[in-house]
Amino acid sequence: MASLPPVVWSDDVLRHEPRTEVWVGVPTPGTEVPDRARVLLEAVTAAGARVVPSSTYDDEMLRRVHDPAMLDHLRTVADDWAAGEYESLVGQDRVVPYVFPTPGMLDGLPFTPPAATHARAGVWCYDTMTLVGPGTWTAARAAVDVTLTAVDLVVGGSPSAYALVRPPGHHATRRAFGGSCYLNNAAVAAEAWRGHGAARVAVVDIDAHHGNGTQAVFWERGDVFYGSLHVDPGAGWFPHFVGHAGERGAGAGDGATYNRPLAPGTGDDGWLAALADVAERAGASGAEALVVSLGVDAAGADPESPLEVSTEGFRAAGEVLAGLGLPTVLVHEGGYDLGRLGRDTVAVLSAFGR
Ligand code: SP5
Ligand code: ZN
Repeated sequence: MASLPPVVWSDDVLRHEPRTEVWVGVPTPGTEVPDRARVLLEAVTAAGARVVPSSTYDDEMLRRVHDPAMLDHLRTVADDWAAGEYESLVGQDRVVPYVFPTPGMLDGLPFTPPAATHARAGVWCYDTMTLVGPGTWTAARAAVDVTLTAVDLVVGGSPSAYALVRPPGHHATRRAFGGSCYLNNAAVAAEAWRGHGAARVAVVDIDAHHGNGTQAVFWERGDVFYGSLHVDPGAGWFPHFVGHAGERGAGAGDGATYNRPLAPGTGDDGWLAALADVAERAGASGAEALVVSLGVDAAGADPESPLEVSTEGFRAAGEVLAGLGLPTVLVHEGGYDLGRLGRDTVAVLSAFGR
């Protein structure tokens, strides 16, 4: 049996329970459920991985990625919502925005912070699918600690490490969360690598969706390459507005972003060809360390994506990524088919354990 990289874990990642996501106005059952992490832990344990408990870290790296005011909001909003009696008034026990101060709404007028919690919710969250409950901050913050522990394991000499985290992070921008993501774990990992002296870092994002948050954080940075393959947002898929082929970064970051949008229905051949291209560019970027945004929602029957990747495809992806030969931290992102989540993730990881 192939060995796996060390797996970093915290029980606190289970404490985020979104229950529902409001999609086109309708509360539907949430797909980013605590059982995802349980399934992953069971799979990596069965495959013989060493499980390492997370250490705790201060907010220094987190504040390099996110606006401290967004962090304050996430830390406090569930309590404010509970005190606002929304549950007794309308039966909603989770924080859900209903109005958003978009550029079109403000139209150049000055922004004044709103008094109502239900208005503040729309300042920091850009969709209605990313609900905040009592355990959300604890879980999202634990995921950051798990991620930083994984970086430290690799800095300490392990060739690679896997941060088994939820909620995921790659849709979270500097000052807004969304897409089931709250804190951008992969971006924090890249910043931590920079802090440990890597002159350049590459983030390769194999989640089925474009990691708009990670791309935005590093858009004008030449020191962090961001490359992604994902279902084409132009074909009607989240995050809809960004993730297109022409996006290549700006300023000092010009050329350090690379996107390979894929047609719905793309299977192993097209997906692996795109990955080879993204990986080659990541290697050519001069990166001294690699962060993999490891989503497996490109799996055939995943409810959130129309890509058709097989378990063997994920195994081949692991070989391509490990073939870069860089110290690597793999950070979990999406993957919502509980029947394949563990198997596909182990398939990617198994290339890193040797
Ligand atoms: C990290 C990650 O994979 N985030 C995925 C966010 C995409 N969510 C889009 C949701 C579109 C509608 N989903 C309907 C499912 C019904 N519960
Ligand atoms: Zn995804």
